[in-house]
Amino acid sequence: MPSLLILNGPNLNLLGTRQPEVYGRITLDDINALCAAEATRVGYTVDCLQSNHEGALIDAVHAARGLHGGIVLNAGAYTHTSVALMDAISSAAVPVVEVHLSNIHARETFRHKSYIAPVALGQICGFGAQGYVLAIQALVAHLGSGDGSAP
Ligand code: CA2
Repeated sequence: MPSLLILNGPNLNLLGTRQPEVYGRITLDDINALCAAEATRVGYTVDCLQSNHEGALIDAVHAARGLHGGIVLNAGAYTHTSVALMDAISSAAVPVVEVHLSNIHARETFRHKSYIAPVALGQICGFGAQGYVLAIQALVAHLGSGDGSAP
């Protein structure tokens, strides 16, 4: 069965423990379970990875090539700073859908800039955990359903 990588960046391991007024009460484990259920529904499997380290996220993007059909990426605060992650995505040639729980465009100005957006298929933000499900649907619409035609 083809697979997708669900990749989460810094501090997202803290979901459900702090700042519920911004990020809700859902945990990262809950989000990963939602993603696994949606992927199964559309004929894919998922691998889920979270790291607080920029280099580990870059390594994961490199490793995804040939292993995963696409990546759902919430790069957390690295979204707004990481040229290195942007370069990794453009060189890996694996389709990425950028996701944010919050509406980054309705928050502080420094969050409006995304280095991921120009190299992503698209960006989904402001829909909480449902954004990950929408991102899987967008990737599958791009890749084709899990019928053996995608890695
Ligand atoms: O809205 C999103 O998903 C963000 O990617 C979350 C990042 C933030 O820096 C981006 O601008 C938008 C922050 C993730 C931190 O998550 C926490 C969760 C609970 C408690 C503390 C931090």
